[in-house]
Amino acid sequence: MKKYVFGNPVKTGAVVKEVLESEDEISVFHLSEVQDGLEFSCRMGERDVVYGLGEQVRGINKRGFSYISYASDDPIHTENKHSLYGGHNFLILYRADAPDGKSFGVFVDDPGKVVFDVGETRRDLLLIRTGKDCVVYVTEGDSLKDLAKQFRELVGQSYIAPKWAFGYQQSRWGYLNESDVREVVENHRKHGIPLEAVYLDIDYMKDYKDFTVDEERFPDFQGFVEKMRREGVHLVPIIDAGVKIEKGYPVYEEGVRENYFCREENGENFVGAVWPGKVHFPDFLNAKARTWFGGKYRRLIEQGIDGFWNDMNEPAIFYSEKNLKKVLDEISSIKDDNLDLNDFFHMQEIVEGLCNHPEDYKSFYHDMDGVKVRHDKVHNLYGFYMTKAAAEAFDQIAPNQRILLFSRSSYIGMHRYGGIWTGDNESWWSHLLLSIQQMPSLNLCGILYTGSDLGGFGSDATEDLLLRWMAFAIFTPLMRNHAAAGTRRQEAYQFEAVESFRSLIRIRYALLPYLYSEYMKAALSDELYFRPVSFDYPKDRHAFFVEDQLMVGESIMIAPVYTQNAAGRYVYLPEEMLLVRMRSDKERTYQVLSKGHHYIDVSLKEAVFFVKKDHMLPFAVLEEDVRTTQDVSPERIVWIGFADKEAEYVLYEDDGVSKRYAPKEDWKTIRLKKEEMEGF
Ligand code: MIG
Repeated sequence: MKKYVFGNPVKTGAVVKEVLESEDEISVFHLSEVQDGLEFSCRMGERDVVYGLGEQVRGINKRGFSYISYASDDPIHTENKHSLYGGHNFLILYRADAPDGKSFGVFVDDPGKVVFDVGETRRDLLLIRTGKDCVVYVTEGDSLKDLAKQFRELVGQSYIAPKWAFGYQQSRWGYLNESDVREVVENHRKHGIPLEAVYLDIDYMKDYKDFTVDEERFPDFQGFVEKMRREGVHLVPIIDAGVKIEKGYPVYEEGVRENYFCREENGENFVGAVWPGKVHFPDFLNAKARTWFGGKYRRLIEQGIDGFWNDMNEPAIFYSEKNLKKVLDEISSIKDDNLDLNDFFHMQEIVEGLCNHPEDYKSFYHDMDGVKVRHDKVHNLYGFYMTKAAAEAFDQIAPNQRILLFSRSSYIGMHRYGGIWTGDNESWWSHLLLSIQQMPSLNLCGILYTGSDLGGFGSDATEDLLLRWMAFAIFTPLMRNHAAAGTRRQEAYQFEAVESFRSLIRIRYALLPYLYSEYMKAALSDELYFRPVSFDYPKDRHAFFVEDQLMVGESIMIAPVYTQNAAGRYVYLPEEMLLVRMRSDKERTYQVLSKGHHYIDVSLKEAVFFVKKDHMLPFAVLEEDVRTTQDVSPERIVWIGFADKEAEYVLYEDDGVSKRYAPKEDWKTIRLKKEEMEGF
């Protein structure tokens, strides 16, 4: 791993491993100075492939478009967008045409805006534009898995969620009170659908004030949390970044008194507006402010809460007080005019431009432990440090307990403190595919605990979309059905096919011993849980261009159906594999398929996966009344496998709640003969 330092970069906290600064010039790139920053460029061969960049639009191979790391609350994730919620500046350039040099991985540690032009301007050119101050890490090598692992060792071990957070979770913006939540739980139980958690969106708070609970909606919050826990259900409240400006509200008062909020040039607290109306933004980049804000989670933990999601932490700004005034003044000045086309569209533009306005991000500052830094230079750290604030507080409050934590905005480094969900997608088939493609890209950047809003957040979900999405989400660590207020209800029990939903969710629980074991091994060994197919079959030219199949853990490949009205799909098998077709957790059929292309029928009720040659996996035998992950017995396992003679599997197990992870010596290597496995 080579490290190159340019200018005078801030410490982002992304990297944990000490690397000495290289004395040589950076060799894989041509470096030039451009306006306000640096440009790194290199040639790409026609068949080279670029992997990584985390949470972004488009495919697994990132070539052919520009991606901009600049955390943005943009809920329309269409393929013309350049930025989503995170800044994940790691990519691997795989060299298919060797004369151009070795493959390499590059991490750009710059928390301001970074542009990755991956052959958009010129097909054969990779261009990376950074600010003047940054650190660049480069590692060369031939093996994709190895390049990925070297990077992960650089940035440190990924966050580990409690085991219950691998169960099925239900969320919706608009569960208003106790009875709404109770109804969700009862309906899942009534239909025998396992359920692990129900999310509390902003409605649980009093006037959207962080760390408050609306007492009319939840008159005995602690009692209710306990009652739900006895039902096996965890309640997971949301925490927003902005703190409501309101006299007498302690979080606001303390923050003002102690100077814990982001300030403008002149020293005044910056005023933005989000859900609570006008807010100040805690200065998470300041260690004291972080300790203070993190400490606020304690009150909820004491009431029995053991999971949180951090939202709006790009930070999203609906408008700033200053800019709103400017825009309103301008509009009132033209109030009586006869607006022509240009005037009218200008007005529309300035109103729409109020949200997340670039100038607003330049108008406030952080106190990075004594150093004043303008926000836009470190923009991508904000969500990371909000999440770090919470995680560090958890270490104090409950040092040996795993607490569920994930964030909307993130930067590499945050992967050590929490996971992410992929934000406000839509109930679109294209977003099911997008979610499939985001998973390996996120894993490459260290973010393992992740998933998308299952069924889609915006727009109305249809039954078939939800079924297909469910069949994919069986494999994502975060399996959470979430939707926006005002959209069609999309809990599994709202549909005719409730039995099919039940059986798909039960399949997730039957696969839990495998999925959890694979997650833990990946996290503890700095490896990938989701991989592009080429990572396992680097000698296969076809494998590099597979955009809709993923390797999941050691033993299996998945090929989700993601188009409407399909009876199945084409699948590319890079070697002979075993097709496992699950009609329920009890009914399975097996079929050996040769290397090559196959059309696989997959009905809406089924889930399928493929077992690699000489591999196997544990599959739990479920009781009829499984309600939570705790009801999945590690004793009652069958082994599904595909081998000539025998296969081996390394099984990871632990208590799932404490931080006493099993050391490698305790991982169990299980070797079975063909006859001892179920399969073919
Ligand atoms: O501006 O809290 O991405 O999951 O339901 C929208 C309400 C604010 C955005 C999150 C979404 C959440 C919603 N939030």
